[in-house]
Amino acid sequence: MTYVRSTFRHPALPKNDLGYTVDYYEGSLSTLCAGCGHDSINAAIVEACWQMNIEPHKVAKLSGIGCSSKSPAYFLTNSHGFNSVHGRMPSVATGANLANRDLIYFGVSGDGDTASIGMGQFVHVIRRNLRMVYLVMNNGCYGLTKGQDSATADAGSKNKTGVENLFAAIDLASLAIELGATFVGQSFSGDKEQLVPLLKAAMRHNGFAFLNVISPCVTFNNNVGSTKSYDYVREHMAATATMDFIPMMREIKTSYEAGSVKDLTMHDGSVIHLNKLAKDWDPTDRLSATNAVREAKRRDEILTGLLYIDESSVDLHELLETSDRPLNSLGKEELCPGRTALDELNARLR
Ligand SMILES: Cc1ncc(C[n+]2csc(CCOP(=O)(O)OP(=O)(O)O)c2C)c(N)n1
Ligand code: SF4
Repeated sequence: MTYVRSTFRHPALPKNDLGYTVDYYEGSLSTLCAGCGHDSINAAIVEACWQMNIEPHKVAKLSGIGCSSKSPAYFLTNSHGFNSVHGRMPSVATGANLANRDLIYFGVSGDGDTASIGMGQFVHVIRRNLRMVYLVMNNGCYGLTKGQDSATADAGSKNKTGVENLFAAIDLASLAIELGATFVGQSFSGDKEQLVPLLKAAMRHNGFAFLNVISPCVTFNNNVGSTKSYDYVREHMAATATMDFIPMMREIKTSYEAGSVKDLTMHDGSVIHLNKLAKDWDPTDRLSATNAVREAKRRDEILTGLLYIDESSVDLHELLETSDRPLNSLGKEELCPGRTALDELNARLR
C-alpha cells in the first residue's frame, strides 16, 4: 500500500454548480484495510455531497469510536469534525445542532458504537428527531478491537474463527422505525447506485435520518458462514424500490411505468422519486414498513432502499421553538435582554 496520494487531477474533471471538482470533497488518505466496506461508503458520501453542491464548511461530521468512526477523516476535509467518545456521538451532535442549526450534521457510527455502548444515546436521539444524518457502518463485528461479534451479528452467523453466534441480532432499522424515526433507509456499501440517492435524500430530511448500511469487514468478518460478508449480502439483498432524488426546483423527468411509481415531497420541496419493487409496502406507513422488513427477514432477505419516511416530520428546533438563528449570530441584546426582561420572565413563572 502506498501512503503517497497524487494531488494531480485531470483539468477536464467535471465541476458542480459551485465550481468544485469532486476531489474538493475528499478526505485524508484512508488507513482502513484495503477492501473495507467503510471506504466505499466514504466514497458515496463524497459523491453525494459533490452532486448536491454542498459547501463543505456547512457540514459538521461527528463520530464515536471504531474503524467506522475514523471514517469522517476520509471524506470532506474542508468540513467541521468531532471524533467523540465510544457511543456518545448523539449527545455531541445534539449540543452542536442546538447551538448552530445552519449546518448539515453527519454522524457516523459502527454497530458496536451504536447497538451496544451507544444504545442509550441512540434511542433518545431518535425520540428527539434531531435533524441529522445518522449512518451506521454495520459489519456485525467490532473491527477496531479485532473482530468480536457485535449485537447486530445474526444468530447462527460464524465469525472468522468458525465460532457460531448464539444470540439474536438487534435489527437497527426495525428498531429505528419502531421508535419513531422519521426517515429510515438500509443499504449495502457495495451498492453506490442505491446509496448515493439515499444519502442525498437523508441530508435534505427535516429530522433524524437513519441509514443502516451493511459494510463488510474484510479482515474479521468476510468468511463463509458470516451473514455480513460481501458474498452473503450480495446474494440476499432485496430492494424496496429504485430511487431518484430530485433537488428542489429541478424538473422531474421520468420514464417509469405508471402504478409502480411514488413521489415523496420533502420539507424543502425536493422530491424522492420511487419506482417501487416491494409488494404491499408503503414507505409512508410505519406499520407497512415494519411488516416489510419482518417479511423480508423471514425470507432470509435484507431489505434495502428507503424503508420509511414521514414527509411532515417536525425537527427538534421546531418542537422546542428555538431561535431560528445560530447562537453565534445573536448579539448581546438578544442573549442578555436585561433586568426588566428577566423580571417579566420570572413573574410569568410565578
Ligand atoms: C469506553 C470504551 N469501551 C471500549 C472501547 C474499545 N472499543 C474501541 S472500538 C470498539 C468497537 C468498535 O466496533 P464498531 O463500532 O462496530 O466499529 P468498527 O470498528 O467495526 O467499524 C470498542 C469496543 C473504547 N474505545 N471505549
Ligand atoms: S478491521 Fe475491518 S472494519 Fe476495520 S478497517 Fe479493517 S476491514 Fe475495515
